[in-house]
Amino acid sequence: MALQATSFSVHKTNASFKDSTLFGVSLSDHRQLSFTSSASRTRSKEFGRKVLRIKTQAVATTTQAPGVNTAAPERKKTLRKGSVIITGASSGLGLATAKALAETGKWHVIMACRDFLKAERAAKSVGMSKENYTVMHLDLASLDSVRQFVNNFKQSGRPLDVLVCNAAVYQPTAREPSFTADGIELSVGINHLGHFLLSRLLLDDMKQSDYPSKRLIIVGSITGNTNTLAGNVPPKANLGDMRGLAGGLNGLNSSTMIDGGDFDGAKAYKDSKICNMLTMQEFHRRYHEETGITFASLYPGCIATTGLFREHIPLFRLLFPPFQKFITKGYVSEEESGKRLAQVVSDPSLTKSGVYWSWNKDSASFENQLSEEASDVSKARKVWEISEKLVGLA
Ligand code: LMG
Ligand code: NDP
Ligand code: PMR
Repeated sequence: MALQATSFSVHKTNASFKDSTLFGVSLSDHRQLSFTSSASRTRSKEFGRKVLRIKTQAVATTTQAPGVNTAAPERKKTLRKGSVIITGASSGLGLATAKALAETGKWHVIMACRDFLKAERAAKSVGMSKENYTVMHLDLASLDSVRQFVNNFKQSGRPLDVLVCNAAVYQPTAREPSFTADGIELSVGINHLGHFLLSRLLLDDMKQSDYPSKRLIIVGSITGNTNTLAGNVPPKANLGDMRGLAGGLNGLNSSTMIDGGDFDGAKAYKDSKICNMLTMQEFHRRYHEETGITFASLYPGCIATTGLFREHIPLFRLLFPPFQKFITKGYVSEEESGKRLAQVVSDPSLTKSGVYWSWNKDSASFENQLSEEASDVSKARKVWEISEKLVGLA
């Protein structure tokens, strides 16, 4: 049986494993899920098209949004290009998503990257054409840089329809912590706090967008979810009481780990992914009803060949892809993962908010279950409140 998809139930009391839910959904549930998701997809595609038509007409009769093509023959209105920011679009999943969206011709991708030249080269290397993307500098390891990026973006006058928080670092072999410009442990600083500030500062721009479906997507992962086999490979994610986070993760008067423990780079990454998934849900609870924005997270599959593993030992980088391909069957190519994330950005059927998307082996999307910790409402609120203080919003 493939260890591919996603979760098994770990019973806290007797540590027994439920066969029928080895992959997070029972076989019968799974069939039902695929069925309902494809049926509802057809329905909501039609619905989506209707909404698009109504919306574009409304736009055309009131104020004329930039990019709405009114000059077309038979007065046919076409929707303006969507405008999407993707952080870390210079490699891996972010680049593959940028490519997938750019080549539809329906999206302008703002590639928010720390290395301008690398991003330009990456865009060229995958054949993205100039009118479909803009590279803008963003270093998530500096809160000043995040603020600067937001100012630059606002000055560009572009609308913001979708924001994808994708960039991340993983330091599995680091013995000592490293720090952001603000003195925060690097993995949580970049993966969670930089993105937290970025999305808070850009929320208003998304609110103001007239695009039919506005979305904030924060990339999560299976390895932060301890209801899965992958999430049980040591070291396991655990935020504890968040005493380290509350202390600023600075290694001076606080631990560099969220739970207050000794530094462990692999755990710091997995903890940061829990923060990503909790943040998405807290956004949903605070803002979905008021703004209509869709908040979503996802596990795109195991993209075993990306730059994420650049700091791992060479033997790991050699064996990890075949291990995922042939043993766990969780492997997914960069191209396929890009199509999955592009779906979460633009598919009219994926508008449900507060959802953590995953895919089965036929690449059909389904709503996945998060672990107990990654769906803990009070932890989500606590992460939010502490993070606000750390990034200077409260
Ligand atoms: C840590 O080690 C490092 O310490 C840390 O620094 C960091 O790098 C971190 O995640 C990154 O990794 C992880 C290490 C320890 O796991 C390994 O990689 C060891 C590999 C051991 C090889 C096992 C044989 C597998 C056969 C594959 C052959 C192909 C080779 C490919 C290998 C490449 C890479 C992966 O892990 C351990 O401590 C031991 C391993 C524990 C397995 C975890 C499973 C735990 C699940 C708990 C529930 C078990 C339930 C059973 C399921 C029942 C189902 C019916
Ligand atoms: P990559 O390393 O290929 O991509 C990460 C991107 O983040 C790179 O473009 C990198 O820039 C960028 N980045 C890193 N630090 C910063 C920073 N300080 N400021 C701005 N950008 C930065 O990894 P993946 O594509 O694999 O990872 C993308 C996302 O997918 C991550 O959120 C990861 O957690 C998630 N994910 C990955 C899985 C996998 O199996 N690979 C599985 C599940 C989730 P640069 O190019 O300059 O290094
Ligand atoms: Mg994991 C059940 C299947 C499965 C899946 C889908 C993944 C995904 N992994 C699985 C199983 C296992 N892994 C098993 C049984 C082992 C022990 C041999 C194992 C080991 C392992 C290591 C050492 N796996 C890893 C590592 C990493 O360093 C990666 C990591 O944890 O990064 C934080 C990793 C991953 N495994 C995955 C995925 C998606 C990763 C990349 C992590 C991520 O981006 O979140």
